[in-house]
Amino acid sequence: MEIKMYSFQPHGDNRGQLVAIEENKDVPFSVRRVYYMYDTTFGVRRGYHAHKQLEQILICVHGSCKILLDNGLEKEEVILDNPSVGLYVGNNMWREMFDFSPDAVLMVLASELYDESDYIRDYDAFLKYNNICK
Ligand code: T46
Repeated sequence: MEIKMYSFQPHGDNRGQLVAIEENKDVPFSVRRVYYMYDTTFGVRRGYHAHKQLEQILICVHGSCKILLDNGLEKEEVILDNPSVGLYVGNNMWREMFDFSPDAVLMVLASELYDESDYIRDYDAFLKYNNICK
């Protein structure tokens, strides 16, 4: 499976670091929504779904966490622990987020507004949607 990571340019000086992300330039889509998760419960695993259309970039802007990507045929785990690196998660990709450090802040840039009908929350339905036989 091809994993697409995006490295953003940190603008560092003696005051610290600043990362700027522009839509359709630093990320491959127009950003219609930003959300982030924090204060994640110890040991919790989130996600467990795919999206029909949504594209996203996940950036752990503080702390660390792991992401499981599963296209129905192959699985890959990625560690996010650098605020200047983003993981691209395209549509039709099952994702789970886990091993959050207590200080983790996982920020997500999304190509669409929130739409529950875009979610596939059942793994068998995800395989069926992608014409993958068990
Ligand atoms: C994804 C992974 C990486 C909203 O009201 N608006 C929003 O934009 C979002 C993302 C969520 N919500 C509500 C819906 C639920 O009541 O917030 C609650 C938690 O959402 P969910 O259980 O979907 O969270 P995760 O962590 O399982 O998944 C989220 C995104 O939903 C999903 O698109 O790819 O993060």
